Amino acid sequence: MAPVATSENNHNNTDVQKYDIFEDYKGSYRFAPIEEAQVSRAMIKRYFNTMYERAISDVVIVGAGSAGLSCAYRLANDRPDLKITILEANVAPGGGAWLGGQLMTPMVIRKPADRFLREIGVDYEDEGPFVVVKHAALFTSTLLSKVLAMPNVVLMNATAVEDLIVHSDFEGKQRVAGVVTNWTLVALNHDTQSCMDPNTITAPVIISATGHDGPMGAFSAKRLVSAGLLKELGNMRGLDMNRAEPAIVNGTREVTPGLILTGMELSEHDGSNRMGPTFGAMIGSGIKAAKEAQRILDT
Ligand code: 48N
Repeated sequence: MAPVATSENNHNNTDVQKYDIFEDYKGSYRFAPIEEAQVSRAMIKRYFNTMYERAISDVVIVGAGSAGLSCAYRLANDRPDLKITILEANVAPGGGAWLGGQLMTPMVIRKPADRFLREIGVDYEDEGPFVVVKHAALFTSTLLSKVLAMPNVVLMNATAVEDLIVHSDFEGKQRVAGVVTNWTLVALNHDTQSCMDPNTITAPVIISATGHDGPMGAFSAKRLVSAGLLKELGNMRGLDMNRAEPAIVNGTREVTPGLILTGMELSEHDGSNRMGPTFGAMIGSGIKAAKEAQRILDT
C-alpha cells in the first residue's frame, strides 16, 4: 500500500518513486487528514515572520526582471551571509524576460553573456556571436528557481515599492536607506479608499531594477527627480544594440549614495540607448550591480 504523506517523510530521500496516482487514490482518500486552520497558520506564520525579520535587510533589490534576478543570483552566491530581499510589484516575477521580442518566445543573448547560461545550466543554440535559448521562460524560470532556492534570498512578489527612504547624514548629505512598500493592489488603488499607509524596509544598499517601461517602470530614477536628488531624467534613447548593451553594463553604478541602478532603468536615468530583444546586458548589468553592492558594503 502507498505510504500516506506525513511530515516525517524525508523529502530529500534519494530513492524517489514515481508518484503513481492509481495506487494511492483507490477507494478512500489517501491524503493525510488536515484542519483548514493548519493551512492558514502554515502560511501566516512563515510570511509574517519573514516580513518581521526582513524589515531590516542587508540589500533590497527592487524588481525581479532579468537584471534584478541576475543580480540576486550573483550576490546571494558571492555573499551567503547577506539578507537579500527582492520586492516585485507583479504577482509573477520575471519582468520582460518571459518572451524574446514581439511576443516571440526564443531569447537572444549575445556572447560573452552565454557564460552565465552555462553557469546556471540553461541550454542554447550557438549562432556564433550570440546564442538562442529556445524559450525565454526556460532562462527566467531556471534563474528564478535557483534564486528562490538560496537560503539568504526572500522574494516578496505582489509587493510594490512606493517610495524611497532617504536619510541625511551628519553633513546633511542625503543617502537612500531603504524602501517604502505596500501590496501592489493597494498601491494601484490609493484613490479608491481613504489613506492606506505603506510599510518600510531599511537596508544600507538598494538596487533598483524596475525596467524602462510599463506603469511602474524606472520607478527609482523618476523618484530621484521628484525628490530633488536628480535634476532630470536622461530618457532612454532609440534602439542601437551595439551601443546600448555595453553602455548599460559599464554604466551600472551607485547613482546616489545607497542606490544602485541596474538593467533598463539605468537607460532612463542616463539617457542611454535601448537594445531591443537581446538580454546579455541585463545579465551583465545585474552581475555588475552585485559587485557594486559588495563594494559599498565593504567600504
Ligand atoms: O524586465 P524588466 O522590465 O527590467 P530589466 O531591466 O530587468 O530588463 C529589461 C528587459 O526586459 C528589456 O526591457 C529588454 C532587454 N528590452 C529592451 C528594450 O530596448 O526594449 O523588470 C522590471 C521589474 C518588473 O517585473 C516590474 O514589475 C518590477 O520590476 N517593478 C517593480 N517592483 C516593485 N516596485 C516597483 N515600484 C516596481 N516597478 C517595476
